[in-house]
Amino acid sequence: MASPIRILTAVPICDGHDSAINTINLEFIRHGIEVIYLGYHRSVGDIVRAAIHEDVCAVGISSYNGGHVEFFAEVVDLLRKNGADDIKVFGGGGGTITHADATIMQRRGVDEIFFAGTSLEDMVKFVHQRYGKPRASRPHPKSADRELAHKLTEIEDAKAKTQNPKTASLARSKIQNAKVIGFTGPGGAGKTTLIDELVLRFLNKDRLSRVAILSHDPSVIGEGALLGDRATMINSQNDRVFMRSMATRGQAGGLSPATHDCLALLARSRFDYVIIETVGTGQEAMPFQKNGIVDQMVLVMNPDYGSRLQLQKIVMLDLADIVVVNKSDLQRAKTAHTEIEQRLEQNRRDQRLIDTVAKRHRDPGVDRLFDLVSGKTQQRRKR
Ligand code: B12
Ligand SMILES: Nc1nc2c(ncn2[C@@H]2O[C@H](COP(=O)(O)OP(=O)(O)OP(=O)(O)O)[C@@H](O)[C@H]2O)c(=O)[nH]1
Ligand SMILES: [Mg+2]
Repeated sequence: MASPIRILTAVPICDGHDSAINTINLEFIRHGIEVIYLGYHRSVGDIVRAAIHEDVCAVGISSYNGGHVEFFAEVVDLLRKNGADDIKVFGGGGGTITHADATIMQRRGVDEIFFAGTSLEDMVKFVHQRYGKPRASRPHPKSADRELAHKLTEIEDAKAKTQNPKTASLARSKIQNAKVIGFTGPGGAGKTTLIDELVLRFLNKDRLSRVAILSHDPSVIGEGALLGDRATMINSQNDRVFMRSMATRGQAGGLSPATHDCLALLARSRFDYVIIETVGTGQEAMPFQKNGIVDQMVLVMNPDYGSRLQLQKIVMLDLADIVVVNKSDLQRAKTAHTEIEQRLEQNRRDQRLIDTVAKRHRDPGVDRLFDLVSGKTQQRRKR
């Protein structure tokens, strides 16, 4: 089976009109397209960096607050400058983009502008027809990030072509350079917010360090997906951070059939830390193996998990090296801490329990977590 079409969508800087793009994203997803959504108020640089890392076919921009002629053209130009002119640009902005503007924009390299009154069906048809063909072989990439992005696409495409792709276990490679930290936990517990805060600390700690993030969201085989973790990221929109979003493409358990190979490639590339985020998981999930490619496993919990009985059922509580009670600003957090502490005592292992408020900047709990995950050698699991 061919890989789904991947596109990136975003709303320009100083523009908060995201309702149109949210509707359009959903329609694309319903029609088999994988949409990486970057969110609103995004700069040209952030959009182009994300498009290159995600190796998308095209970027869809929704613009309402003016400046669209320049903004779209700058995206096209920066893609070209980065040798990424195979990534096309299209978009819309209702009545704020006139036909005359659209003519100028197309002259400056924009593929298509959609006006008020266009049906969602027509936009879906456009994307399938224009971006659905397999990509021709591409010239050798100009930058290391782009080369890495191409290789990740090749891995994903190869897995998609294999009929029941066997998932390799996350075994550690002999030539792994980076420390790999795995984050898992229920949907909405704050994994991405927490990772973004940790990335800020990684970047500040060592001015030369580079971080990679491999982030997963769920999808059914052969269908579309909303890959939305990027929209939550603020600090990770940085040239020292390489981020790739992956759909699980039908695989249960929180990861994708291509995860192992992609993660192994990232771990032996030039990063100091590789962070992997699973999809929001359930009680049975064990996305990372003991003594595998992941050096440290972090389970991020929401204080609102139910009762002690539910805690007994969460398998990752036995496996995690660090358990985080995020959202400790919420009322139930103290009780959650006590209950989880008692649950971890039964394991008689050296597991750490940390309370965080990831959505608060300079949170001391996140600082403590950073100290635990940033230790390069001493924290690495004994194998
Ligand atoms: C809804 C809306 C809001 C909502 C936004 C909610 C949200 N979260 O998005 C609220 C009330 C918050 C809002 C606020 C503001 N708004 Co307003 N808003 C609108 C409104 C009424 C509709 C826009 C919309 O979502 N349309 C629905 C989409 C689906 O349809 P469409 O626009 O026709 O788009 C079609 C195609 O272009 C295509 N398309 C659109 N984007 C994309 C992207 C891709 C990839 C593709 C393929 C296709 C595509 O899809 C549609 C298909 O039919 C417009 C007026 C209007 N009627 O257009 C004003 C409008 C855009 N807003 C305007 C303004 C000025 C503002 C404010 C600055 C007001 C203020 N003074 O506070 C703020 C700014 C907010 C911000 N942070 O940026 C102006 C912009 C003027 C300009 N650029 O010259 C407009 C035009 C109103 C006006 N006539 O003055 N706004
Ligand atoms: N109250 C509170 N909300 C938080 C905190 N951290 C994150 N959130 C909010 O929780 C919501 C989900 O956060 P994400 O970081 O997207 O959660 P996630 O675990 O990555 O979600 P999935 O990837 O969908 O599983 C967002 O609205 C965050 O702003 C926190 O410490 N306290
Ligand atoms: Mg997330």
